[in-house]
Formats: sequence, C-alpha cells, structure tokens
Amino acid sequence: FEPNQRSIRVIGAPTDYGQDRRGVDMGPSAIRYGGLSDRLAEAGVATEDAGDLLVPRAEERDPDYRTPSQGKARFLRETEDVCTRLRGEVRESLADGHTPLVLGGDHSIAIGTVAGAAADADIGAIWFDAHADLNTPTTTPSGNVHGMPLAALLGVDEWAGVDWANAPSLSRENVAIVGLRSVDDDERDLIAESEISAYTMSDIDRRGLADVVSDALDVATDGTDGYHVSLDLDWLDPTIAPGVGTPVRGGVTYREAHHSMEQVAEDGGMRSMELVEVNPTLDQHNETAELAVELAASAFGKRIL
Ligand code: B3U
Ligand code: MN
Ligand code: MN
Repeated sequence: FEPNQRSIRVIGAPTDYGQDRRGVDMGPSAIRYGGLSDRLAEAGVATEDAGDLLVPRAEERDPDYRTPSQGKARFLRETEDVCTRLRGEVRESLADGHTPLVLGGDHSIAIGTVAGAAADADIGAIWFDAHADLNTPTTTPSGNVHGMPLAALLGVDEWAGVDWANAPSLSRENVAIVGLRSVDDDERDLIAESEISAYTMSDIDRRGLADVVSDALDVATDGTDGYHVSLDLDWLDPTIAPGVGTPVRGGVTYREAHHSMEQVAEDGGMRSMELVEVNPTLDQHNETAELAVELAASAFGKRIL
C-alpha cells in the first residue's frame, strides 16, 4: 500500500515500571507537545489520538511483589497489566484499519505492542536500539523489565511460560536488532546461538546504515505479513537525543536515523510502530521528543519534495 493512504491511531502508554531512572512516564505528553499531530499531518497521514492508557503511579505499587518464578523482574505484575491492555488496544487498532503508533513509556511496553500486532498476523520486528533487550528475570543485571522485552516476545527461557508476553510470538528468524553497542554477556550468548539478526554500530560503521537497514528489512519481511518498528530513542547518539534513561555514546546520527525511517516508509510493510524511552526530565528543551516526532513522520512517509 501507499504509505500516505494509512491512518494512524496514537496510543499513549505512560509507564516507568521498567526502569529506575524515573520520568519516562512523561514521554507520551512530551511527544505530543513535540508536535506529533502537526508533523504527521504534514506527512499527509490521517491521525486520531486514542489518549493514554491509565497507569497507576509506581509509588502506589510494590516493585518487589513477585512469585519465585518471576526472578528479578521488578514491577512484573504491573507490566503484565499494562501490556495486556495495550495488546488489546493495538490489536483493535489494526482490526479497525489503523496503524498503531504507541508512545512510551519505557521499553517494557513493547511486550504489549508487539503481542497486539502479532495477534492476527505473522510479523517480523526491527528493533532500533543501543541495547539488545534480551534479558530474562534470571539473567537481568538490573531487574529492569525494559532490558527484557525482546526476550519476552521471543519466549526465551523462563519467558516461554508467560503467555501474556509471547502468545502468539515473534520468530527469531524475522527479528533484526540495529544499532547495538551495549550488550550483556548472556545476551551475547543468546545472539550467537540463535537466528536473531543483530547489527552493531561496528557493522554500521563498516557497511553504512542504509545497507544494514536494507538487510534488516529483508529479515523482517521474509515470509511475514509485515513488521513492527520498535524505536528506542537511545538508538541515537546522546548528543542529539539526551533525554533518555540510559544514554550510550556512539549512536546513530540525525541524518542516518532519518534515512533509515525513509527506507521503512519506502518499503511500505510497517504494520505498527512505537517510540520509547523518551525522558523529558533528562532532556534539553524537549529536543528528544521532537526528534522522535520527526522520525515518526519520516517513517510514515514525510517527503522533502
Ligand atoms: N542490558 C541492561 C541495560 C539496559 C537495557 N536496556 C536499557 N538498559 N535501556 C539491563 O538492565 O538489562
Ligand atoms: Mn530498548
Ligand atoms: Mn535501549
């Protein structure tokens, strides 16, 4: 389909359960204030805003409530609640003919977004991120679920028994991670022994990002009905995206990032998208949220001429 025949439904998921530098719960507001509806209108796409999911404040909850099988995952019960509702919203958006654009929140919400996008279709995923997000409640160094969503969706180890996260699930051979530069040992082992396609900043330096993204698109579209784009703003270099919880030096540039999103637009097969980890309390003049907005507009087909 032509990108600009789409209509988008925006869904906010203001969570910060998945990480301990608080403030990502303000991401949906910051992204809307960053001009989301105007920029998408300029891109020529019809947009409706479904508002935000109601998310209880973390202060009202017990981060350490968990059963023994839940290992070190903090706020897992709350994450399940939000992701189960988000899965329903995303699934319904697609059934109504809209492309869901989910605004986070920390990256744990991807469990709900992708489960919803995969509910009635076989999908791939492109994960633009400095991190692999492949930890489990056992391997996590932090207890933060934002470091685990891709493992959850792939049913890695103890995540396999968690049906709110991975039924139906993604297939490893249709997942591509782009932009890696902070990977834990267990994540590295998993990548080495699985069919997940993982592209590091070193690959990007050597081959160029356009070439890497073209491979990632091949991976995500191979035998699928389309794919999800998960955009963690820490994918970008912290000099242009300072407002994220866990910045890592050496990320992609402004122009590289736009070109990647233009490749996505040109491909036309994106079924759902999310923008996560924007933390306005760590930002400068909302520039990270504004960048997220611009990148979404490019992914949805904004043209210069
Ligand atoms: N891999 C580490 C750090 C991390 C993952 N995702 C982010 N940070 N944003 C962890 O805690 O799992
Ligand atoms: Mn992430
Ligand atoms: Mn990240």
